Amino acid sequence: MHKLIGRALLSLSLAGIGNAVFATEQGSDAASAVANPQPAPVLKNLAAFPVGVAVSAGDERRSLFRKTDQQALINQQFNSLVATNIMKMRYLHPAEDVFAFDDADALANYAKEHGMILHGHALVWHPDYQVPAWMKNYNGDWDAMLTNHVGQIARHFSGRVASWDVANEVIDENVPAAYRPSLFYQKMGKSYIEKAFIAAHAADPAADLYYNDFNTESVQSKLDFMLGMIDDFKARQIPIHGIGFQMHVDVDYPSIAQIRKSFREVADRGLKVRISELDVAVNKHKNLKSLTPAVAIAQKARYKEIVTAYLEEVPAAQRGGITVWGLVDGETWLSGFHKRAEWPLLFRDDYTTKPAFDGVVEALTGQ
Ligand code: 9MR
Repeated sequence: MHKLIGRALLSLSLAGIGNAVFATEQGSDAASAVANPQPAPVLKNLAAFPVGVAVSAGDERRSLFRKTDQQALINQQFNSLVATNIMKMRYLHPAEDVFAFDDADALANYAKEHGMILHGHALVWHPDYQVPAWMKNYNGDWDAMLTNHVGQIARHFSGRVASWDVANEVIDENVPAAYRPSLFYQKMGKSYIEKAFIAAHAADPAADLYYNDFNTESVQSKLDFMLGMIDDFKARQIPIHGIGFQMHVDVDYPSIAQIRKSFREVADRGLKVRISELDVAVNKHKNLKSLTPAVAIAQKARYKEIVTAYLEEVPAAQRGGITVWGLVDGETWLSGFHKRAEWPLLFRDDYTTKPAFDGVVEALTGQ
């Protein structure tokens, strides 16, 4: 926290405002010269909804149990956690009769010890490398098997997981949008989705159950398809409580108008809205080698307008929270995925705040 506070103070002294970027982008490192420390803004204290971060856990390389120096910043700023990986299907259910809960239990304990809620991600997700090998070869009763998978996991974490991504990315956005032809779809048709929600609700009636997807804030046909699914679920009283907008967005795409419309359409249906995996890519078609001050400021504005849109379009009682998909830029999945440098998150690798952080603060404080 020293660095965070130091940077914030340094920028206060340099620029007269609490914006850490000027100090760091200008390469100054005289933080230790600043006296009279004051606390940096704390995101979780500025919001009346959960403010979360995705973390590595278990024995992952960046696990917060291995790379323990990240814990101070996580604990200071966030009150909600989600596992980036270790609560996915193949981690929790490695063999038909084997559930592996130790790593996730440790994370649930950590969350509880630090007064944080835990969001579960994800009970059903299609990618080939995510589906447990045994499940790919399963020839028995798929309804019973999937109900057992979802039910066992949701029951195990009952009371310790506040909310679940029950189904993740079931919609194929290729125009026209349609249900993704996943293994689950091939075996059960679209019924696998509602059956997962029903099983999760039976196992943990208190948990908020979410449908989570990407590009629903940008591709209208995908949003429309999702809204149709929601309306159908509501008409048939399938237990669904919210929608997760992953929001892996670019600094200049999609338009904020489209983002607002997407939040509003879901909120109008009475469901909760989570921004579930927020990151803001800045290096598409740019080939930057470092995050320049100008781009960092554009990213700050983008974070600010997204959080402002969330506050303005989603009624307070329907705000399931905002979670960023990683703590520091160096851990972002985007670099590997796009094979380019990216700086999409709120903190630098040395745990100092970026302008993006200030953008979130400004939105939360109505500046
Ligand atoms: O960020 C996650 C990355 O570390 C994993 O390798 C990958 C596969 O498990 O999943 C990434 O997270 C994804 C999330 O689970 C679902 N929405 C898209 C995320 C980014 O790909």
